[in-house]
Amino acid sequence: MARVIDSHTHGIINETPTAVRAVMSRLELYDRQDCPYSQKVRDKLEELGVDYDETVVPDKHTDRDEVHERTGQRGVPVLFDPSLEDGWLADSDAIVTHLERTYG
Ligand SMILES: N[C@@H](CCC(=O)N[C@@H](CS)C(=O)NCC(=O)O)C(=O)O
Repeated sequence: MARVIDSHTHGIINETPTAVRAVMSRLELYDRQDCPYSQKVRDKLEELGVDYDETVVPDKHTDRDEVHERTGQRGVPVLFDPSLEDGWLADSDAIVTHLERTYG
């Protein structure tokens, strides 16, 4: 089930200790259901049979604080994958290429 961020859930990520986050090594996708770039990434993850945790960001750009805190930008999709050098990628074409190379 996707985690949907609204005004009540802001800040939860900051309450998660670093050690706990390290154990939570599944792929994480920040996205929106109405975003075609996000859909492209979800389709590729499904095609490859890769499990992931989904976090749906708010529609309003300025409310996307959690993804901003983690990446310094507010666009989606963003994939977090421990196998990435920087730990995350923010462009759908780059994400699809990474997924095909890593899990294809
Ligand atoms: N080139 C990007 C475009 C992504 C994009 O435009 N995402 C929209 C939602 S569909 C968004 O979050 N825009 C706000 C922003 O980029 O800051 C990609 O392929 O991932």
